[in-house]
Amino acid sequence: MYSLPHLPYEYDALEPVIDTQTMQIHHTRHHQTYIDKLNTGLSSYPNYEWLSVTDLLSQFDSLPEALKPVVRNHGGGHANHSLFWKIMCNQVETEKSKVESIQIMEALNTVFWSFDAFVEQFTTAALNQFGSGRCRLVKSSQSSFDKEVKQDRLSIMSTSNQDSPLMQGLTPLLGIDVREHAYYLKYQNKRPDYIKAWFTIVNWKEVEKNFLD
Ligand code: MN3
Repeated sequence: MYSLPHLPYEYDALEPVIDTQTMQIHHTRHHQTYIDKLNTGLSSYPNYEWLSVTDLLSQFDSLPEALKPVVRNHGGGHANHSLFWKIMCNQVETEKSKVESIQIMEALNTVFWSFDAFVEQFTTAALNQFGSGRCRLVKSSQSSFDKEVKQDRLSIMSTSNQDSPLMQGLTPLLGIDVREHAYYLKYQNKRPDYIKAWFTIVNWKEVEKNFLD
């Protein structure tokens, strides 16, 4: 049985970028619903119940047909939100984490020419994501631990609904939820403002950890 992971900070920690009420609703209702539906869906498939959500998504193609929509929508929803909470922190920590995360910064500079160019490309992709979905920084997970090769394997990827890059053999390092429930209370239709502000609460240490894993 899956259960709702604790946030690594308080609900008000991301103020003023993400308001307390949005965080509470997003975590305790939206994320919880994905978990409940994933647990219900998996209850008829005892052979798969013990797998981690990462394993379920990585083995998506070989799952029983009837289980696929459950894993895609609700397993994806659980995995995506779990990552989303982790790669955020308060603004003071963001500044610190940016300075300390030398390896991911170097990789972004190499692949996208500069950090600012990466932010610009990522922002464009996040703005162009039609309807609900996510924009992410991903790496290919066929892993040989070669730093230069790893850098070549970084890319920006947009996905709809709760689709996970894990279904395509890619590992998400960073991702923004652009579904309206993630920002509507504070930003309404102003997605550009939300994305811009969101970059001031990214936990680059966590992104680097995902990059080096
Ligand atoms: Mn969401």
